[in-house]
Amino acid sequence: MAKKHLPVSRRKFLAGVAVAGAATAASSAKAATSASSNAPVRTPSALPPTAHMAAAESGTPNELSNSRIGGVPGSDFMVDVIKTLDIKYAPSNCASSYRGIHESVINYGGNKMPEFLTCTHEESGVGMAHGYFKAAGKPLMTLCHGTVGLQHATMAVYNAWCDRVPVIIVGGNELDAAHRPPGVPTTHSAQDINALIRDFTKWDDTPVSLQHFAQSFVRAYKIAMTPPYGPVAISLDSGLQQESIRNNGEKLSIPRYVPTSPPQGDSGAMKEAARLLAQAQNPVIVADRVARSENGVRLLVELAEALQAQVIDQDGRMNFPKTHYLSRPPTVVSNADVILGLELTDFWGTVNAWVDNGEHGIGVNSARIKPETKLISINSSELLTKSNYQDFQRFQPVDVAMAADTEATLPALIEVVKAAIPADRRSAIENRGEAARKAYAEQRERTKQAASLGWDASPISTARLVMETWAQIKDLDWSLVAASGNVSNWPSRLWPMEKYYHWLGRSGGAGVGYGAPASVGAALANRDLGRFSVSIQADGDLMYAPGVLWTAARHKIPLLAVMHNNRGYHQEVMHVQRLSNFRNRVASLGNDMGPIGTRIENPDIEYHKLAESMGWWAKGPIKDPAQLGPAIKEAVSVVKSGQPALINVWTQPR
Ligand SMILES: Cc1ncc(C[n+]2csc(CCOP(=O)(O)OP(=O)(O)O)c2C)c(N)n1
Ligand SMILES: [Mg+2]
Repeated sequence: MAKKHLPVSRRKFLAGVAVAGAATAASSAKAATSASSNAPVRTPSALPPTAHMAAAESGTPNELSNSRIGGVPGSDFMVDVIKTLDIKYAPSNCASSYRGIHESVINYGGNKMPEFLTCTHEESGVGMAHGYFKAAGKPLMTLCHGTVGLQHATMAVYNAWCDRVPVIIVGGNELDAAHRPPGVPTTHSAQDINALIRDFTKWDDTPVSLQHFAQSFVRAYKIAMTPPYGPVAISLDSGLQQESIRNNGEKLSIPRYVPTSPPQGDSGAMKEAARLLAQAQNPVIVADRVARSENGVRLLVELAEALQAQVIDQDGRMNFPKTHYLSRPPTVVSNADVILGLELTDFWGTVNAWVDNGEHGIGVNSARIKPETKLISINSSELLTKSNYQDFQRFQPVDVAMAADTEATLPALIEVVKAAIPADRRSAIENRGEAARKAYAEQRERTKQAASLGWDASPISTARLVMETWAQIKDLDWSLVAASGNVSNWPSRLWPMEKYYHWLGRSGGAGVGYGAPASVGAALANRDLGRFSVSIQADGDLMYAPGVLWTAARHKIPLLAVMHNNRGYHQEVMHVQRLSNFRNRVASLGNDMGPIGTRIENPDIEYHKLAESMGWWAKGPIKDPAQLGPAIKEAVSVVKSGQPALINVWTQPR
């Protein structure tokens, strides 16, 4: 199978070497002229070596006339396998432990499906894949050095795990202790590289044969893509990549990928849930990671309207239109008699409050709901059981629990709910809708008023930052790909988000450093889909791995990044300040505007210059609110032309 795709025969390759050799012999003046006038495409920096060059560099020119592999490399077959799954990109940082497959992806695979995208940090590769999936609905793979590379990647893998997003991580490893190169490659080898991320991946494997690889790669893809989604890892032995195919007469085959349908709620549990919802005086729906497509949004609207139930969107995804009159803030749980929680990260935190620094310096708990309130849960995360990391949050007893995927369960649930509503409840339900319309309009008014506070302040208020951005993108097919830091949730409070890609959700694990790479990855997906990408980019978030800016410019990924540059890790400013207050001490400032260790000022980082140095169009620092709109307008036109653009804006802390 692999053989049939081998693009260049050994003989043709050698002929190519001869031509290249002849070209080198041409006079340098002539070469210079033709390079400047006749050659629109830049010459690749790594041409195949001429015999002459090889002789000069290695002293063993004879090798060029001998076959050095004596067959088809194993990694070519691996590329054949990968190509059956339509994985469009592999954002990766290069490393010798996966050079076999790297070379096959670009030379044998033609650098398409997947296309190798150059990343400057492994965390950026995983973060890009994370953001890409939420915009495109398709997973990417990332290649990384099995030990040190994977060590860099881990936090991003954890974010993807907590956010229930599939990413296929392929780590190179030199397994054979007797044959691997001594020195650094040995230091960079491990018995089991996947152990680094096993606690927060859905599945991993270390194939020991090519047929094993084919099975495992398709299996990994299938597991990652079955809700609840999650990252998976494959460790690739470098020997398996580099050695030629030795299948002992056995024919290599590639298993067909057939998607697994997502788990649907049990019919008995659904009936009980429908009975409770239909009888409720004041049912409330809370959604966290429900919609993965337009269909998810549509289904949630249908359920909410059937019940005239208020909906709290916790913004793990864009689940429910913000323009809908049933869209309500988190506080409405307190009046509910039945709460339907859909794919909640934290059901306990939804129905309880926790206040930091109580009397004894530990948090104080209090219920936010009435004791008799019935709780129903549909959550596919119940099917992910790992013990070490605590992303499952506090234990919350519920009355009806379904270990099921919500988007897949909603069609049947809507049917049973409609059937369960008795005729004599219909008018009461309609009245509920009327009350909700009124409450929605009042809430909108209050939010607008709150946003106008400090409108002309300098540094710029977060509400103004968000609304000046909105004014420039509102007529485009926009997608808010990430909002790092904290801008007091103004986008979801004020932008008329309606489509599932109007907001892609947060990091999942709150590992800071997600915003920059995820927004570049999502912008890549949106570029291919013809959507305009905008991100709110926090300063702290950008400084973990800013090299992803270069990747965006290098691969022509249009993205408007409007910075929420509050010159600090403001979340932590507040933590240290709060604890100092609790201990009756004055926070030690060290000539900064916040407690020592929490500010990013003195010197102030010139993010516009940072971005510019990596190929972005950039402007800043903008401190005067009157200058913000025109600057964003200019940036929008740059982004529309296909380039990334950044506006460095000095903002209020929150
Ligand atoms: C990898 C990582 N390191 C540290 C933290 C702790 N932390 C939580 S919020 C925060 C500040 C982030 O700063 P920025 O992105 O600028 O957002 P801001 O709070 O200033 O709006 C930090 C350091 C974390 N969550 N993740
Ligand atoms: Mg900040």
